[in-house]
Amino acid sequence: PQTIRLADYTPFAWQVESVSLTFRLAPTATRVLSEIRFSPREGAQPGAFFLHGEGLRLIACAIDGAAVEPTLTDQGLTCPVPTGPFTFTSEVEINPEANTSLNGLYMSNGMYCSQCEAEGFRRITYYPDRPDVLAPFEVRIEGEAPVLLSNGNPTGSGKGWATWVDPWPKPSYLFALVAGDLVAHSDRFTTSEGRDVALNIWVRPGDEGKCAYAMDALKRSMTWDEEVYGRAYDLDVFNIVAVDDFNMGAMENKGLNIFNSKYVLASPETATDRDFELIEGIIAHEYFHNWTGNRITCRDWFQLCLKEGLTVYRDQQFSGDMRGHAVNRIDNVLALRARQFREDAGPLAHPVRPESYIEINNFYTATVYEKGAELIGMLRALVGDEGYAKALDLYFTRHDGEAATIEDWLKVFEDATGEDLTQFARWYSQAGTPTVTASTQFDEGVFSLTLKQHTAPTPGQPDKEPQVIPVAVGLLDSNGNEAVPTQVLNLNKTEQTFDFKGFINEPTPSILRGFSAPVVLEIEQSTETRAFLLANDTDPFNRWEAGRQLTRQTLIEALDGAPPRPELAAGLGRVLSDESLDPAFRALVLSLPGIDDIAQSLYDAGRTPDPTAIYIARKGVAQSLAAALEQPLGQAYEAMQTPGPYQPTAQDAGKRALRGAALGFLSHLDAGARAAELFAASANMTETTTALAQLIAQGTGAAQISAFAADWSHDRLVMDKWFALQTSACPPEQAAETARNLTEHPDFDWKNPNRFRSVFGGLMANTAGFHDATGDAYTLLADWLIKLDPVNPQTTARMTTAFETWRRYDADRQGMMKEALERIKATKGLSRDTSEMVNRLLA
Ligand code: B3K
Ligand code: ZN
Repeated sequence: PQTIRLADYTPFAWQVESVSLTFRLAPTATRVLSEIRFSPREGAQPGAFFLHGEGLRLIACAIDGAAVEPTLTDQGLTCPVPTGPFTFTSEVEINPEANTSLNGLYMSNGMYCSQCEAEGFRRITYYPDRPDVLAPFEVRIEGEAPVLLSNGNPTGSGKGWATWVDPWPKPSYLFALVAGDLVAHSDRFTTSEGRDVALNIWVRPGDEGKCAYAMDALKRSMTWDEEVYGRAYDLDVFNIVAVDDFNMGAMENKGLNIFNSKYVLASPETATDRDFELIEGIIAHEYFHNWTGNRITCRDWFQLCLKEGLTVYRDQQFSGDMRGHAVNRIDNVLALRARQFREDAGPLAHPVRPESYIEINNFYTATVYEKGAELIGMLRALVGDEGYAKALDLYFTRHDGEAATIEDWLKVFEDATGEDLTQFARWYSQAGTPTVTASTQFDEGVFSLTLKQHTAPTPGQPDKEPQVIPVAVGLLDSNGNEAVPTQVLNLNKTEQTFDFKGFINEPTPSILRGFSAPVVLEIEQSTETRAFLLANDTDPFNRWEAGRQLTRQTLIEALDGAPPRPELAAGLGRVLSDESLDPAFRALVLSLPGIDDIAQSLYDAGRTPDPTAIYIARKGVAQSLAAALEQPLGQAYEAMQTPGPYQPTAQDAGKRALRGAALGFLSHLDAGARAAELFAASANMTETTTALAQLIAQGTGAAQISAFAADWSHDRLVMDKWFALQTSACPPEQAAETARNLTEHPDFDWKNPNRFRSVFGGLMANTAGFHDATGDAYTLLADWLIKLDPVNPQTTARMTTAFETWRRYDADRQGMMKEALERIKATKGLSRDTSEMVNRLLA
């Protein structure tokens, strides 16, 4: 397979003036007719004329009406073309029903649906399927389905047909088509520019009662983007479609977003607080892409973070505004550490802007998305809020309608603010998480903070240059008052010392406030200092972080047989009972670091982690904390009830989160009694799943597992939870067996990505279970990935990341994981997607 390199980029030699498509839908033989106007691009050197096309049956094609016989390969066609403008027409046949990859045009429960990003459009028709070719599209759909949708504005419809015109030039990856028996939950929105927009969320009949929350989130997103970024919507309709078979979360197709149904459909009975939060965030994310992604797109796929990092940053800002910034930031950092730091520390590490790939779908990663968003936050910290606003305005005016690059993006910041971002650009090209080591000195009233940075080698990058790292620092006096309020230190050398003068007593530093940079901070701190910061830090992120450090230290000491230090229970107890603190924040302080987190910490400290031992130690710590805090935990459990009808608000969700955290501890003392009671009484999915997870973890949930299935067997999304809870929450020694049994369940529809991910994503999340010393889970997952690969390469490739930490572990586990990966690698006919992943994992 061919390696694609950023350095090899060349523009396409033709401009596409217009595209006109006709679809004659039929499940196994859809005809696609295209008429594409090309004209030579000024100054471009026309090489051979090549159009992408994969899995297409070419019926006929012509140039300016005269039939041509192109040269066909499995990647596309070439043919001689005139030197001036010309029209290329073609007719191809495709088979949506046979398309299980969910890439291109496919069928899901009788509905036609498309997914074109990154390179799916070439499975629909012959086209220059690259993001830097933008064109206006006209689409005519002929089919029996009552609802026929494409991008842009509707221009006509009749029995068996509909036409759509999208006036905004777009790359082919934003094309979409949906046809099916759908019903709409509709609303309207008037933009700040006075445009009256019809909003529709299209779902299968019966689901229309579960769209209100998504619709509300959409309207709030539209308002927010007008108010905060000055960006209004630009078409007369905005359609969202929910589909059950989808490889990822959602897709921002112009005017026709397509969503995994799990990120649209919600009711109190079926969706958890977390689901509501994700729906809000993902609806916003896809909507925000209309400007950051669609109006300004990427020149090539190496620039993916240009749209994804920025759009994640925007959806995080939005969620913070909706739900509170402190808790939102902690949640985002937890996710960043769990997924992106893990990626950066292993064989799949790559820069935010990668320089080569074999299959681009393998680069829709936490690094491109979440680290990409962190880079935007750092840029903002460097140029200030005003500079950021100016730069964004310039970005939108300068590049609207274009396919841009990271260089364009940084130039906009330089031009708007006068900053030199040469060194900052390293964040886009250097992989790996920098470690910042802090040490302090106090001498004659001067407090000195020395910061050193180091980034370990990553694949293909043995040596790293120093990066510019904004480190937000505040100093506290001995009463916990702010002696020096937060200021941002720009660490841009390997080592720098910053002096603060005029102290009588030594202050306590609070470093990397708000997690101002995606780095690992190392600082030697006593347990007392951490307890002091947990009690007093005025920065909520660092207050939480101090608690986190304490619990992490306690867990690691417990592995070596030490009982928890009394400071921990005392500190957590104070936070737990502090009614001035947001319950959601208190819940986060009480949540113990996961096994994967501890395993990485041990590995970083030069030790070989044993997931089973960590599981046991973690359980022991939870038990002793529960015993020490039984009374306040019991009180919180009672006090955090949310009487009355369920509301998916951040306030109520926070109470339920704290109540759930308390339940998690208390279940160690009451053998699941409270959880069983809660399960029986619960009228919402949040409490039901919280209770069920505890019962499963205690190994006492058999009756409730059956009851849940009896209640919900008719609801796919709820049953996904049922599958996932069992593999993720069960005692580790039962995990592989539980997963194997579930694969034999009649409802284990393994070709449905949500269902497959429920069972195996759950198994991966059960760290001690996945890494159980028998190696059963490794074998089981490898067997299923080998089975899934020919059906759905994208989902298979993504799930190979279960093995990305294999080098952390002992020789036995390493051997077994390596064998699993080698077995996948040796599979005949393995997809390009999965083969790239296993090769990188093994390299
Ligand atoms: N842009 C899409 C992701 C496409 C993934 C292709 N494998 C969704 C999003 O980031 O909003
Ligand atoms: Zn996105």
